[in-house]
Amino acid sequence: MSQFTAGFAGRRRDTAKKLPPGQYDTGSSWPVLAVEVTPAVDLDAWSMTVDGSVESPVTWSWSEIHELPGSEYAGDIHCVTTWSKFDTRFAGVSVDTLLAAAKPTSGAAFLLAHSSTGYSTNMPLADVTDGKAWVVWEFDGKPLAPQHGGPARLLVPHLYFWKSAKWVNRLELLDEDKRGFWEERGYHDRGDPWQEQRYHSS
Ligand SMILES: Nc1nc2c(c(=O)[nH]1)N[C@H]1C(S)=C(S)[C@@H](COP(=O)(O)O)O[C@H]1N2
Ligand SMILES: [Mo]
Repeated sequence: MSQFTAGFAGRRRDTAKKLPPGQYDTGSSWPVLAVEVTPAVDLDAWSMTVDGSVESPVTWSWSEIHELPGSEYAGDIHCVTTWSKFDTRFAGVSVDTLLAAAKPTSGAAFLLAHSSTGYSTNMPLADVTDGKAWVVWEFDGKPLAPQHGGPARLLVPHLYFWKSAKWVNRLELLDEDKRGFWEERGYHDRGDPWQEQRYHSS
């Protein structure tokens, strides 16, 4: 009996929840935040493009992107409005896979992600490489709901969630940083929740 108690305590320690500074746990709810009306996206017309500072711009259709090797994220997400959600599960494709096809040039250092609606958000390219970012179309094993960015959204879970552009359709690589929708309105160019990078000062 005592060995099971010890094992249970050990497991609890391993999975102890950690909140970035200034955040609260939203529990099982998942707030919807968007500046746009949820668009109706036709899967036959859906496409995903990687262009800008790349050797070969690439566009995938809905069926083509599903032929790429799949990749999943299991972990937490953090919104700048102070909610965090633990233990989310998303599936789609790694941004690494998309970038490998388009071959970033040596000067590429930033990403401006675009949504079909006109929303955009910028981040350093290093924040979407080496297994840190995905284009996802599944949440908890089901198709991603339209209000959460379905058919597909960007997922950059180690940065504040405004970087995770819903209804994403283009990843533009840039040599120089260029601000997106919220960054133009004062939100941080990087947005690391652990460093509380909510707003920029210039
Ligand atoms: N296209 C688009 N993507 C967006 C936003 C938006 O307004 N438009 N809001 C961002 C913000 S501020 C957050 S917190 C998350 C919200 O995602 P959710 O509605 O799935 O929780 O989406 C991000 N991506
Ligand atoms: Mo947000």
